Amino acid sequence: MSRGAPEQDIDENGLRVGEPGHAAAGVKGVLVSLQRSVEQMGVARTARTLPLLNQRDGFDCPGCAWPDPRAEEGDKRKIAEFCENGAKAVAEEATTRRVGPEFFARHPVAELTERTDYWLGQQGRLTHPMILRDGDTHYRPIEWSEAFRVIADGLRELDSPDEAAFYTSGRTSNEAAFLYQLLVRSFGTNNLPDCSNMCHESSGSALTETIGIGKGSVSLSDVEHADLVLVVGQNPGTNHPRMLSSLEKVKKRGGRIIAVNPLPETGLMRFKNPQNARGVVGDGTRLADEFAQIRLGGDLALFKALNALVLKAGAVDRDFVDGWTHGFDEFAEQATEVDWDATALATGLEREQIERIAEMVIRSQRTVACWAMGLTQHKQGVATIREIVNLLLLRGMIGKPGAGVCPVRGHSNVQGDRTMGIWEKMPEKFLAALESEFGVPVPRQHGLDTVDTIRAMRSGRVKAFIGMGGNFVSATPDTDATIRALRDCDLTVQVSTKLNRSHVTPGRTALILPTLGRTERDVQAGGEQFVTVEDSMSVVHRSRGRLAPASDQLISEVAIICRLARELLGPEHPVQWESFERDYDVIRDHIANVVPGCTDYNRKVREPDGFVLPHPPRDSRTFPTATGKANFSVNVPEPIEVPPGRLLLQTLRSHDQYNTTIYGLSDRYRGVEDGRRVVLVHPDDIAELGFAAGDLVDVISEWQGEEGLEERRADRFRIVAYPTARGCAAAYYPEANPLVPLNSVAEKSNTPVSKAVIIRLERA
Ligand SMILES: Nc1nc2c(c(=O)[nH]1)N[C@H]1C(S)=C(S)[C@@H](COP(=O)(O)OP(=O)(O)OC[C@H]3O[C@@H](n4cnc5c(=O)[nH]c(N)nc54)[C@H](O)[C@@H]3O)O[C@H]1N2
Ligand SMILES: Nc1nc2c(c(=O)[nH]1)N[C@H]1C(S)=C(S)[C@@H](COP(=O)(O)OP(=O)(O)OC[C@H]3O[C@@H](n4cnc5c(=O)[nH]c(N)nc54)[C@H](O)[C@@H]3O)O[C@H]1N2
Ligand code: SF4
Ligand SMILES: [Mo]
Repeated sequence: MSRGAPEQDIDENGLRVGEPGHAAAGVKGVLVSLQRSVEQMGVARTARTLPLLNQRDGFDCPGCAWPDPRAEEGDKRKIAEFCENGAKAVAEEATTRRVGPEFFARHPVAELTERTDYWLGQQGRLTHPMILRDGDTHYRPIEWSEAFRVIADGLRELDSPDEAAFYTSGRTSNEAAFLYQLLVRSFGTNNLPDCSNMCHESSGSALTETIGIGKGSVSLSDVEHADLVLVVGQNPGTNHPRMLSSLEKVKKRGGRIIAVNPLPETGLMRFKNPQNARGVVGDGTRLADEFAQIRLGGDLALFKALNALVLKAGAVDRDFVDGWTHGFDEFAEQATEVDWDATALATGLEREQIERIAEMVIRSQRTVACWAMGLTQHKQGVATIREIVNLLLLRGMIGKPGAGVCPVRGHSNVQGDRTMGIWEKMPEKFLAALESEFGVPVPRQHGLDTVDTIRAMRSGRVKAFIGMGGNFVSATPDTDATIRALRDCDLTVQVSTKLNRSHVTPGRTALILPTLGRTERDVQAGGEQFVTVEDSMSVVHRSRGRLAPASDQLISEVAIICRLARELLGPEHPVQWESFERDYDVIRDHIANVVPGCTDYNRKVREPDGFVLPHPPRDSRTFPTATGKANFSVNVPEPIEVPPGRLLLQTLRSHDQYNTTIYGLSDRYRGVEDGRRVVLVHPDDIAELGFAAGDLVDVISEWQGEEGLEERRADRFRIVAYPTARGCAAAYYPEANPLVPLNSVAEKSNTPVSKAVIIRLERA
């Protein structure tokens, strides 16, 4: 039997702090994943479910977007092709706990609002469509057909389709994503904000500009055959655990790893592979050869210095630069001298270390650069990634085996959703293809992204919100402002698997539409269906759930979209919506005609390992940029001014959460147990600020807005002494989101700056 959901809320006084972990994974990781699985779904269901995870005829892990081994690359899948956190993600979805009509009858919305994200998520799977009508205190069950009528009426009442915003989180399958954007564009708007706006948008912007395509250029085999891997602004031990197996292979082949991070993340330092004897009993593999403990936001200065050193050493790959790039002279002109004082200030690193790293870069014949949120969620995130591209271009590291760019994606299908058209500014070519395939007019005016959607809600320009998965309120910045914005909407609709804060932040009329998850069987009139997804390395493959659905009321995301479309667009609409729901092959035939690189989609996704989407720079050193070449760029670091007595805060993930879904209250690798309202600060900073470890403080962020200094608060955090870079602090997302100002965004990508918030601490 599974254990019940916690009745009590979190007791912050239960916080315990120990030594940060020594090595990632190992047997402890295996035990934790089994324990969680059994707690949530019982022994029998665990035994049925986990063996199907990431297998060819099973389902794609709903955890991160790290790829699976492929036979084509000479790799065999193991029996347990998953990690501790993948197993936890499955347990969360396959849980036997249920949130049905009785739950909502028992708990008024006003009470649920007071609960933590952890408590809400732990209550279980949503089982019935529910509605909260204007003036009601409780959600009540509603029939599906009536739900679609209410939503369609609400949308039709708007003065313009642009008054609605249609959000997507990155778990939505390719089939559902393709139909969703078709529905939204048929309705008449490009307002398709998504989680990617808060995630790898900076990578997309920087890569499109420099190499012509916003995706990574490496395969799993490239990473594993590199002789140098840079892991910058990323915590793979927690967020992409199976990446550690690949890094271990790099080490075994004699390659080197450089970790650039303000925190000595356990997984980057050492890894115990539970799948071999050394990982089970020994000390594990040491991963990072060089750990550059950088200050938050210092990466642009670091990479500028590295590039100057590469130029100075004459280590430029002239053939590559002459043959395939544009803008080298202008770049080289400004990249000659390193301003060591400015670099030290921005990075906090010693000159000797930067020179050592430059040496490693210069000696490397096959370099891969990996990064994640530590780079993208900064004001100069786009510029920083462009500067990393400069480094790879100088060394000719794009479009050859064992080398390239590797933005490591978050959600399991966030990359696929973009490929399928979930973007507020899809290129004209895609829109034109969509229009001609379906014979419906498609709007061309760019839509709103996530931050602009919140702004538009605040000024009354957006009045209806539909979320295809995700947890908009807890994931976005400036929580208090976002809550008000959402509450001001006339209509809010959340298509979800589990209860979350967005459900208890209703607009005037609010609906919860429960849906099938990845692990569940999807049976339609045309038989049992599978869906397709794309991983971080552009591999598209099938995913098929096997468990019985959490309730007989659940319908798939595809079915929800098709039924809403029929209600909203009417029976005369030229798109044959009913044909899609019966048989997903029909959707895939349209995908093949519209989405670049997807010809013959139905056949190719049925290959055992799926297929790899084209990537011109990787495949043939073709760069589809404006200049037709890979572009060098000139990037100028702007120092982040932190006033005296203040710290620079990053908001990050613990080892026991999936974004806004909290699995548990501990962060094992960082030695934090049973408490999430903590702020990690360097011991010397704690002393200098006049506090002691364990003190209870309110955290206040300071932001220079257009109308002067703005302050935002998050109360009652415990100070934890932690070996982070000096002057820097860390707190968990989403608890710290009220501190992130809505207007603090990355240049070009409009991504919230979640990794550099100026804060002060006050005794609580
Ligand atoms: N188990 C689990 N897996 C996940 C997720 C999850 O929540 N749980 N989330 C998924 C999603 S959507 C995403 S996007 C990814 C996120 O994966 P990550 O990007 O690894 O996630 P974060 O916890 O935000 O960690 C950011 C890392 O960057 C470092 N960092 C912060 N600022 C800087 C900086 O200025 N410079 C440098 N060099 N480093 C910096 C932090 O110390 C931290 O190690 O993980 C995905 N996988
Ligand atoms: N301060 C701060 N804020 C951040 C970040 C940060 O590092 N710091 N990271 C940002 C990043 S990288 C991201 S990606 C966003 C994440 O933002 P979101 O994607 O919006 O958030 P999640 O927590 O992943 O969404 C969880 C919810 O998705 C629903 N769900 C799960 N599986 C399915 C499914 O199969 N179908 C459907 N329909 N629903 C499902 C469940 O109901 C669950 O409650 O947050 C961003 N916000
Ligand atoms: S590395 Fe990511 S995709 Fe792979 S099993 Fe772990 S969570 Fe799932
Ligand atoms: Mo993400």
